[in-house]
Amino acid sequence: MKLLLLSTPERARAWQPLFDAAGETLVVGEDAVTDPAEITHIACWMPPADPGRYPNLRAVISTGAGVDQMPALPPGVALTRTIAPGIDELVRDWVVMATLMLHRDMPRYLEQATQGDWRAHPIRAAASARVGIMGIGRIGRAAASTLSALGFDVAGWSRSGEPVDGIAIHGQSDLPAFLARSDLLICLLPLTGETRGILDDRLFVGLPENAALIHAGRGAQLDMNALGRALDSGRLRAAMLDVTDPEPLPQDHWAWRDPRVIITPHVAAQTDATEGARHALAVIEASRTGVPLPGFIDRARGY
Ligand code: NDP
Ligand code: OXD
Repeated sequence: MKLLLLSTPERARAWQPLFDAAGETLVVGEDAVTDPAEITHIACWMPPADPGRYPNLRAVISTGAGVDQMPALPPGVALTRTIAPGIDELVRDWVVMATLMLHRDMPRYLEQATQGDWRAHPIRAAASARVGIMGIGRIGRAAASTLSALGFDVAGWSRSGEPVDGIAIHGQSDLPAFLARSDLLICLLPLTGETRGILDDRLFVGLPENAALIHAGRGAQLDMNALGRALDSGRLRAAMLDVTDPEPLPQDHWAWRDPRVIITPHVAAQTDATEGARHALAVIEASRTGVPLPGFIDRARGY
């Protein structure tokens, strides 16, 4: 088996010793491929323009947690996403930070600070705030567990409605009830045909007055104009976004200058190189032994 890595030189330098230690072959960059028929795996954010050039390709490994950026692959080539505890922990931390910032009125205090305005507003305990997490998978569960430990009243929404210990779960058809109890709405959904544009006018209307949005899923899930309308109508009081539509958000976009919106440039997580290499090695090992590939993407579901 040979893995072709399409990534930065820094990532390649971190992967090489781990592949050497595992006795696996790493090929860095398409220019280094001598015989395309030897390549069995490709690890990349975006695959090469012509994956069909590799007749024995078994799997493409997304170096991130998401796969929505991947074009269609040739039939018979599996798609996997990187499973790494570090990704879950980093996004959890960003989500917890954003939740606390919005719960404790930071957008308002940051704006007051620009005017030297020393004014206090009422403080509410975490237990009085209802958090709703859309997408209660690996990352959503990690966030739910920490936010619950901080005292927030946490519920989750998922496609299957599968139970999660200690968290009230709403299934897909139960979205209205879930939204109606979400003072702080967190989006951690994968981008699929079903979730594209899900954060729209209709959804925001279902939230309690003065709710807040925390978005770390994918930019294309959020209608930015609907966000503006929800802020202006008072349905939302604030939002914290790690992902936007488009990315990068143009310099002259209204959201950069709106004090109710805090934006970070898609930095909730970056895949740790060592964890990425370990995941790729686990995929190769699974291919060799014929067990299910870690992070395998069900194409019909899209995640
Ligand atoms: P998982 O696959 O573990 O979890 C996905 C969750 O979303 C599951 O609960 C799933 O429900 C639910 N879901 C999927 N589709 C729907 C739908 N149509 N309706 C309702 N629920 C749905 O993913 P992760 O937690 O690992 O990651 C989630 C996303 O976070 C990634 O896809 C990526 O977009 C984003 N991300 C963002 C990062 C950043 O830096 N901002 C970094 C890493 C990830 P069920 O379990 O029932 O199938
Ligand atoms: C990812 C991301 O998918 O960084 O890993 O968004």
